[in-house]
Amino acid sequence: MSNKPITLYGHATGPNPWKVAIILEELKIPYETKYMDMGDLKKPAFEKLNPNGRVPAIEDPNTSITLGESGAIIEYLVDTYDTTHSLTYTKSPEKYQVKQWLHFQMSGQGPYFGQAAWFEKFHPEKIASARDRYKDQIKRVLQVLDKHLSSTGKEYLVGDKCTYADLSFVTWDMMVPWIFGDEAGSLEIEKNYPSYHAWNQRLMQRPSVQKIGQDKQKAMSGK
Ligand SMILES: N[C@@H](CCC(=O)N[C@@H](CS)C(=O)NCC(=O)O)C(=O)O
Repeated sequence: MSNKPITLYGHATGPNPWKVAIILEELKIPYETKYMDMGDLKKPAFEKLNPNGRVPAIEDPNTSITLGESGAIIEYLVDTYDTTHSLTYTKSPEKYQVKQWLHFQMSGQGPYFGQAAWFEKFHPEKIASARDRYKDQIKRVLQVLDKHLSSTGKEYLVGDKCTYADLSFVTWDMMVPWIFGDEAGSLEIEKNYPSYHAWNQRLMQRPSVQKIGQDKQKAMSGK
């Protein structure tokens, strides 16, 4: 297989494309990011790449695949490029437990954190019941992760190593201070979810996560 760069269609601020970038960095896969204007995502040219008209999407010239949905892209990247299984397991039950956590991230973390962001930042009216609902859901997700990590006593979600499932949570977690602004401190994450907090800090120190943090800053400042 050739080693031409993958095109990642992304956006400076949105967390989902950066989630894919972390995996590209981890696996040292050559890639280039095309930053899209939100206004172009629902146009036919982009909908050909992702029928849902959202980023991320990728085009891989090495295999000719075009793919949307961050979870599916991550599974494709590890299946195709993680030949040493550095971020995966090959056998049951771990292989499927990693998928369990990725699905939880895609269905439980991403959408609820996204709705919290919407009702805190963008909805034209301030609706207390909606804001409370999604803040409570964020607390619930943090609690699920914290309880799992504390009950297993492990450093990562599955087995003894960091997998793509752990990494898939990072970019939405990074958004929490922005979502709640001055009120973010009321979550008291370190005190209320200590195992989650330690896990998150561990992930934040990985070179791949540091790198995309810097790339995101650059993209946001237009450099
Ligand atoms: N389930 C999708 C969600 C993608 C998503 O919501 N992307 C945001 C940016 S982070 C987006 O494209 N928003 C534009 C829009 O809603 O029109 C995934 O995980 O890839």
